[in-house]
Amino acid sequence: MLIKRPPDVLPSEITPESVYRRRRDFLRTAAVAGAGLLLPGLLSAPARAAKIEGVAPGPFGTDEEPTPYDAVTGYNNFYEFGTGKSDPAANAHSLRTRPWSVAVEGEVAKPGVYDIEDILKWFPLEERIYRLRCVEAWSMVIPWVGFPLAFLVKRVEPTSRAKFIQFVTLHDPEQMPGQKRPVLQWPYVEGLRMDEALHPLALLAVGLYGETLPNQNGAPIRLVVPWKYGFKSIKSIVGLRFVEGQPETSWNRAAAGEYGFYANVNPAVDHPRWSQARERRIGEFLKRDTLPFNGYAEQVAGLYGGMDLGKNF
Ligand SMILES: Nc1nc2c(c(=O)[nH]1)N[C@H]1C(S)=C(S)[C@@H](COP(=O)(O)O)O[C@H]1N2
Ligand SMILES: [Mo]
Repeated sequence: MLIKRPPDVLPSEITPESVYRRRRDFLRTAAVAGAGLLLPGLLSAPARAAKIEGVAPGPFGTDEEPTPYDAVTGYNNFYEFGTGKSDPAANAHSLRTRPWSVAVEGEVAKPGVYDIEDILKWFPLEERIYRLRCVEAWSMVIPWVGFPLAFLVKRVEPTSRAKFIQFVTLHDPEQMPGQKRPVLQWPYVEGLRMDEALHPLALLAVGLYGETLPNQNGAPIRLVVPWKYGFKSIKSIVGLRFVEGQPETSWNRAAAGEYGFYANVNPAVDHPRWSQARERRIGEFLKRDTLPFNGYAEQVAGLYGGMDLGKNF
């Protein structure tokens, strides 16, 4: 591992066995390719996650045990590739993550279509171990690699009229076969209020476990908002729209009574069809109590002072 990490953390603690195994497989494949034995068809096979170098440990990390790599990358929600938990890992190879650009539109001084390679050069990358809590009452602990969303927001200079940001996923049914079925209105969209977007916990992730994001986890760039239910953490982002009014979001559009705009993790507000009071950490047997704001209350509760979080769920 070439990424930097605190000296008291052993590589064996942060890199599960499976990553070492995959790396050995990679070396073997590379050796075969080098010997000219690789079939031409295999050259278009999906690129393996590449190691990201020069990553500094970021603030706000948890010291909880990270969820194993195979679970993080094998048990996913990404309806563009199917609605089953193993569908994204099976199907997301059809997503092409280069070239890739992100369109910044609306109330900003510097709108434009920015190439992902340029965006990656603008900001230093950090590793932050954040919890991700799905509305379906499971959770994971994931060592993300990324940069604060606020860095990008400030760089494009929002105007005083920009009160919210809407995020947009790629819309291309050829690459995202799940979009051929109307399970959601495509493309997937999400939104944050400007102060939420500027909060230093909100991350734009480009990797996990020290490597580039696997497609099923939202390559090449996705949002991670650790104090909100997982559906806010929109994947494979191609657009940021800076707007004055609260934007539409996919799950709110699909079932407004079940999924609100704010979607802050809140054990006191149940989903109409199930409790949100407890959660199963993937890989663990017993459920645990869900914490307000997914355990990040100290950092973010102040954003919602004076708001009725039962109404603004
Ligand atoms: N574009 C897009 N983004 C998405 C989703 C999706 O279906 N499409 N699913 C969301 C949901 S419900 C969750 S819980 C998280 C899951 O992230 P993970 O698969 O990396 O754990 O992604 C979110 N982002
Ligand atoms: Mo979710």
